[in-house]
Amino acid sequence: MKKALITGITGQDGSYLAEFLLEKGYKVYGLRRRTSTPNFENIEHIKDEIEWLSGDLTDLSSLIFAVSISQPDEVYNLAAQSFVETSWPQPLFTGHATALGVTNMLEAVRIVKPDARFYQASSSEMFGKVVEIPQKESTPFYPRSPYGVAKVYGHWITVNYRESFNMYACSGILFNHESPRRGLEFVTRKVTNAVARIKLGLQNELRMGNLDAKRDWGFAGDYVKAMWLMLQQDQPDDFVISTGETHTVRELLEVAFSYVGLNYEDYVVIDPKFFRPAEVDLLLGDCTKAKDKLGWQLDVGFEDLIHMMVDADLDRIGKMKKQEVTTI
Ligand code: NDP
Ligand code: GDR
Repeated sequence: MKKALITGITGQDGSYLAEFLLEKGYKVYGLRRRTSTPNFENIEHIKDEIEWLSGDLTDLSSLIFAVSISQPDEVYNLAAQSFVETSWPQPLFTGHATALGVTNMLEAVRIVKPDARFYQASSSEMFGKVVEIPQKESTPFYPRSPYGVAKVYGHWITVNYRESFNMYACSGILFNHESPRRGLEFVTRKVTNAVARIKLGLQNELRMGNLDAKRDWGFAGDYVKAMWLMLQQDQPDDFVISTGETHTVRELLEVAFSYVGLNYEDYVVIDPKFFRPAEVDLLLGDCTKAKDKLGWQLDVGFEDLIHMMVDADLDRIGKMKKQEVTTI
């Protein structure tokens, strides 16, 4: 039975990856930091199938302990301060967790289990103010936020450990991927949650930032398969994972609102609060290498993804509303 250690297992990607690996027969260890209230929402349904370990990316001792206990064949380093907007008010924490946290995890693997295969969750945010369209593995980086800068460090330290210590370490440069388990502050989920609340009469406006930003949005369930494929190759390498399509935030609004028969222009209010100090205007990935070498492909397209998320929010909020009515 293969063993995998996942950091960031309570997040969106961690929960899909844990499901995927359990289905493949892996023993899954999940690193979880202590929180004042439980945050198992994404992982509740498989919580008892996971071996839980306590740790934090900023605490090397806890990572050494986690690798010693789990003796993993594969390590998926998904934990990070992952919200771009928060990286301006919290640049140092973002640097500690999202940048140096990667070195901590690599050190724990190098010291305790150097033959474990290592996946680093890198990001299209590294391309930032893009110097080439579409972006591929060889495109130079130009990050535009403390988060993007931290991810560039995480990417290069992963490559460096591969080249310095001959470790099987891969960096997956993933473009935006979403799902009903996406955090509520990210733009897709913010929109689908608001659409459901407006449709159910619980909200009547939605305050948004830059509607012209363009993103290459895919489904998280498809993207975790690529992470696993990267660790099954003969040689470690870095791969871009994307859909090869880009859409504006405005198109996202149109798709989500029109799905429930509403016009977004009747509800959306532009609020300067949601504009960023430096924006990433356009992301569009070229994942030819992943398709050719990994045989990776995606199943869910942009419109189906947004419809799936609206449906899930309608269902969840509808049930909560019903419960409230019954309780009253
Ligand atoms: P989430 O924000 O949903 O999950 C982040 C996870 O990291 C959570 O489990 C969180 O724990 C954990 N975490 C945060 N800080 C620490 C820390 N200091 N120590 C231990 N755990 C910590 O992110 P996603 O699932 O969306 O993304 C997974 C990874 O992929 C991240 O590294 C992200 O930056 C990267 N990425 C994501 C993309 C996307 O579009 N989703 C695209 C490209 C890269 P808690 O539950 O306690 O908060
Ligand atoms: P991003 O995702 O920054 O690309 O990072 P996010 O969904 O937060 O923003 C996407 C784009 O939408 C614009 N936008 C708004 N964004 C938010 N959150 N809220 C708004 O009201 C709003 N209005 C417009 C933003 O300006 C931006 O251009 C995500 C994260 O998952 C990272 O961890 C990951 O690395 C990258 O994707 C790839």
